[in-house]
Amino acid sequence: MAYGQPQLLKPSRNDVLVVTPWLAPVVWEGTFNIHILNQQFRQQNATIGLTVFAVKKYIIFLKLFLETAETYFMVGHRVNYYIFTDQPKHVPQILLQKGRQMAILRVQSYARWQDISMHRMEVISIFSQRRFLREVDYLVCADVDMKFNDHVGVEILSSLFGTIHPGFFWLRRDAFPYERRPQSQAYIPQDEGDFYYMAALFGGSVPEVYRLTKACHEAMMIDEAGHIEAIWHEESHLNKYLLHHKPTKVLSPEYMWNNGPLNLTPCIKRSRFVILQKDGKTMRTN
Ligand code: 2GW
Ligand code: MN
Repeated sequence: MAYGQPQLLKPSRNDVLVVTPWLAPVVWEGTFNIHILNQQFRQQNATIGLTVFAVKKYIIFLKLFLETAETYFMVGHRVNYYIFTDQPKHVPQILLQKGRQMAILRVQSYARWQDISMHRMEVISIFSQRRFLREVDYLVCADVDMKFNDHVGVEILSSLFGTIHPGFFWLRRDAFPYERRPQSQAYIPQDEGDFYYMAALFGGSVPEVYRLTKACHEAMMIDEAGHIEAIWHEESHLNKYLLHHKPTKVLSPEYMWNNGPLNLTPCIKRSRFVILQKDGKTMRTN
C-alpha cells in the first residue's frame, strides 16, 4: 500500500494534545491514516459490537442512530448491533450492509430514568461475560440520543477507550463536574483527574469492558446501600474508574459533539458523533 511517509520532525497537529502523559493517543483528525488502520483491523478480521439501549420513549431515537451508523460506523468491518429494549416489536427494520448483524435483547424498564441509565453498566457486564466474549473482539457502548455525522472507524479501537465530554475540555480539573462528596464511591478530589469523560461513548476489548462495567455497577450498588447517588450517575463512576485505570486511547470531542457552529472551536475539524437536542421535559416524564 502506498501512503505518505510519517514525518518525525513534523508534528501531525500543533494545536492540540495528541498523546497523554501515559502515552495513550488522543484521537483527532490529522493524527491517523485510516487506510493503514483499516488494513490492520481487516487482517485480524476484527468484529465490533455496538451496544445501545432504547427503553420507553427513547425507542424513537433508534432509527436515526442505526441509519447513520450504517453510513459512518466501522464501514467495511464486521459489526454486531446489540439493541437492548423493553419493546422488541418497535425496533425499526433497517436494511443492514453485508457483514453487519443485529440482535434485539429484552431488558426491564425502571421507573426512574436514572436507574434505566445506570443499569446499563450491569447489563453490559453480564452480557460481556456470556455472549460478547464469544461474538466480538471489541465493544463500543453508546447513548441512543445521538447520530453519526461523519466517519467513526477502527481508529477508536483499543483495549480501553473513553471520550472527552464536549462541555468542559478547556477547564481546569477542579472545575470538572466529578462527584465531590467523599461518601460516594465516585469521589474524586479537587487536585486529581485527567479529563472529564462522557459516558455516552466508551469501549474496548471485551475483557476490559467487562472489568469497567462490573466495577462501575458494584460501586453504584455500594452507593445505593449508603443512600447516595453520584451527581452524574454512571458517568461519575466511569470518570472515577478511568482515573485509576488509564484508557489506552482517548477520543477527542470530535467523537462527542453538540451541533453548535464548528468555526467557534478551530481545533474541532470534524463532528463525527453528535448529541441530539431533546426536549428534556417531554422525554423525562412518564
Ligand atoms: C433518560 C433520562 C430521562 C428520561 C429518560 C431517559 C432514558 C434513557 C430512557 O427513558 N430510556 C433510555 O433508554 N435511556 C438510555 O439511557 C438511553 O440509551 C440514553 O441514551 C441513556 C442515557 O440517558 P440520556 O441520553 O438521556 O442521558 P444524557 O444524554 O443526559 O447523558 C449523560 O448522562 C447520563 C447520566 O445522567 C449518562 O451517563 C449518559 O451516558 C451521559 O451521556
Ligand atoms: Mn444521551
